[in-house]
Amino acid sequence: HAPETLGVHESVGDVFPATVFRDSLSDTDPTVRIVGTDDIDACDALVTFAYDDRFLDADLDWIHSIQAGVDRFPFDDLRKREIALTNSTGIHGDVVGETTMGLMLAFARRLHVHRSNQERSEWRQPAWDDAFPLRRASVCVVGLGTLGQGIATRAAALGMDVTGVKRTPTPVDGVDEVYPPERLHEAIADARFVALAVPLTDDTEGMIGAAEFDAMRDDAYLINVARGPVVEQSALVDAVESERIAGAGLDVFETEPLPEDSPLWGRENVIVTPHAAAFTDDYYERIATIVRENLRRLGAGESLTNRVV
Ligand code: NDP
Ligand code: 7N6
Repeated sequence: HAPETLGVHESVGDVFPATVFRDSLSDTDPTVRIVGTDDIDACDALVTFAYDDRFLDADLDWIHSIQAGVDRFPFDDLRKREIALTNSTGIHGDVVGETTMGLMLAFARRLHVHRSNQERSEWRQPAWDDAFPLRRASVCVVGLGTLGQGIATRAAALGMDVTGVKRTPTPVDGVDEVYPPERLHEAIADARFVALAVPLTDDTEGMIGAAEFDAMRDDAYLINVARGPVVEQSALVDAVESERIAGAGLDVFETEPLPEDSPLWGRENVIVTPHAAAFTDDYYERIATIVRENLRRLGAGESLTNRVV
């Protein structure tokens, strides 16, 4: 049934102002209130960024995560308590696609090096063979859902050769060849860029480790906009320190924020972004659109969209 009171957990403030989001839902039926974890008892539904075990003991029927990746939520416990969980997949294809293109363009056109040199007022042209065009460079996109397709279509538009990986290897627009995960090594072996866009699951945790870095070209770049633990971070550090691969563009990490003493911070061949690939000024509206649709569905007795549990 449709909620009477919809809580907006204060943790959404990490991504957009809770007040702006609350006001954007003023056209909906429930009372919309900004709440901390201590006040959620008054709500029957909750929109949140963070997860807290106390959500399980409140009187919630429905939790909406403002992230696509809901790996931090305990699916079995939610199921036991009959709390529905919905996620925010479907809205990040353009922004994460653009961020990924930005990382690939930076490496290909050496923009990150020029920016670092600028900080020291240094005029330094690249070696003749440092820069290359993305046109005709290849990218293997691992995971071909919203993010993966957002990356693949933009890469194809710049003239890149695009391949990809997913469990159901059906054709995808803009992707020349789709491989199943069992053929991951073959899929990544020829790619100048390997871009990760899979959810974090038991199957994808540690999917890229030493063996995969060995399978990659030595001039390849890894782009991770998925989740940190999809990559074995110690193997990644070894690969970029030994220049076993050419470099990495990383938005997500095993531990976030990335600890100050991480060797990844100081390396010229690594670009670190602070889990910011999806940040955009209209993020709150994109989330409000999903929440508004699900409020309509609950009112009409229909099943929820983006339902995970
Ligand atoms: P989708 O569900 O739309 O896509 C997931 C894709 O991964 C599907 O193509 C799926 O295909 C594939 N996949 C799932 N399991 C495997 C596997 N074991 N091996 C290979 N492919 C697999 O999700 P989104 O694209 O919306 O988001 C993906 C993830 O990216 C999120 O879960 C989140 O963790 C992360 N993310 C990060 C953001 C950031 O800010 N950096 C922003 C948004 C998302 P199939 O089922 O056929 O295998
Ligand atoms: C907030 C991060 C997701 O899974 O982590 C991302 O959707 C989004 C902008």
